[in-house]
Amino acid sequence: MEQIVEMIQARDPEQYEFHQAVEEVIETVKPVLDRNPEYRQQAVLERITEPERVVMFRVPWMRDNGQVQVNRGFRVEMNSAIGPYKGGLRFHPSVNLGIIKFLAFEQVFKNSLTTLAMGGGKGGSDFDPKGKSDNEVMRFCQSFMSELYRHIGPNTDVPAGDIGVGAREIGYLFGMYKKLKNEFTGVLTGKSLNWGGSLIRPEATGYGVVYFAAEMLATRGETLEGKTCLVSGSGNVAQYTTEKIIELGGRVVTLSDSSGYIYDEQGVDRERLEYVMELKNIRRGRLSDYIDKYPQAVYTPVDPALDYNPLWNHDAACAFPSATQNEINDKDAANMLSNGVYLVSEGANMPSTPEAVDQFIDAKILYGPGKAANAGGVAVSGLEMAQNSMRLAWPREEVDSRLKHIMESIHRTCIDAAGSYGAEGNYLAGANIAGFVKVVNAMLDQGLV
Ligand code: NDP
Ligand code: 2IT
Repeated sequence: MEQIVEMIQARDPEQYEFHQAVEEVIETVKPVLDRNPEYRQQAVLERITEPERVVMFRVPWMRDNGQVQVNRGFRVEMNSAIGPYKGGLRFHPSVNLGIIKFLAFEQVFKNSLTTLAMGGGKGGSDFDPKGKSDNEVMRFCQSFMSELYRHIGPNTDVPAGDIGVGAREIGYLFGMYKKLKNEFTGVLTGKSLNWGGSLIRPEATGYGVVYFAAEMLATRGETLEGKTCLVSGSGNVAQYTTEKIIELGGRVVTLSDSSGYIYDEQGVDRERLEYVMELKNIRRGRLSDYIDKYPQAVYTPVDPALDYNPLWNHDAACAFPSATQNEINDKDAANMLSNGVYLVSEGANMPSTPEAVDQFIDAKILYGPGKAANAGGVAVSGLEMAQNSMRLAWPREEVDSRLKHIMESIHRTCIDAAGSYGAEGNYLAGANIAGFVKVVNAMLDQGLV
């Protein structure tokens, strides 16, 4: 197994995030391979770590001032053993093939855990939506889709949102797809409500992360009531995580963006959250504005000289990282543990470095890894696909109740899978093992393809 990791590193030496995601899975599924010798003979690890298809393309578009700009587009179709490729699109300047491959790889296991029939994929671009006009974003999305449309379809590959891709971008992407194919289908999820979107999809990732946290707490006979919570990010996932924590009686004291974070001792209540939503989603502003409206809060800008993030260095019981990968390092994890954090439910994908994860596992805290805890988003995307196929729309309560059941089921699956391999209470091992076994068995059923 070490050889496989070395081979993957040698083949694509610059894809660090992908190596990290693969190494974590391989370490935890070792006992499964030991118990099933045919998996080695069938080279399941070599197969599952190699994308079925990678598409990279040029995205030329025009700035408002007439200047032409060129970005790079990606779609990694990782695995279709249990359903059409499914996963979001990320628009962020840091995007490269290694990041999209790590996200697509994680998505395979996450989608497998949802109980729905979805394979794994991910895509995106190094396009930076910050500071761009709506028209610029529209022209970029149209150019991006004018290539991507050849590779996707409602039964082939169904993209959605991720960092930098929300309802606005999905709208522009959908419009171009529909024009090119002359077809109105559920080819994207996260659509707006009046043209095929599902109720609860915007809320789903954040709500799901908190439902998963509530399930973990229930194993210790506890609830979120009265608990202080650290949340990072202030985008889609952070906002609805905060909303659900407030609803369940918890107190959110932090939020962040890539420029800095706010600490609000009084807690981000409904009114303050509404202000953040308006600030981030409509004005597309910076979180630093929060203290203009709520001067009792403290804003701390990012200090590049620090080797830890002070957001994670406050007294709290629960932490909900909801910004980006590797946002919790070794030092942050140590700070969290010494400040009383004993629950981490990951809204972001791979927000904790391997060293941080090791500390959480060693300390035996309630650690819900992203591929389990944040699976509610893609799960409701799966429900959006189901509604689109039926040409029906379920009411809010129905979608929310299905989401809740799915999160409970994922939680139970993680516990059971971990338990059957002697890793009681280890949600990371449970998520990786359960996700892996289902996909690998489907691959073997379908022969060497
Ligand atoms: P958004 O674009 O809505 O928000 C992202 C937030 O994270 C923003 O506050 C952003 O700050 C901050 N952020 C992004 N990149 C960085 C960075 N490199 N350093 C510091 N802060 C950063 O994205 P989402 O809320 O949708 O996604 C957040 C995380 O959740 C991602 O890891 C994503 O993969 C994961 N996720 C999302 C799902 C979804 O359904 N949307 C589903 C499952 C997981 P700024 O405004 O300054 O850029
Ligand atoms: O990481 C993720 O699961 C997402 N960004 C959501 C994917 C989806 O297809 O809804």
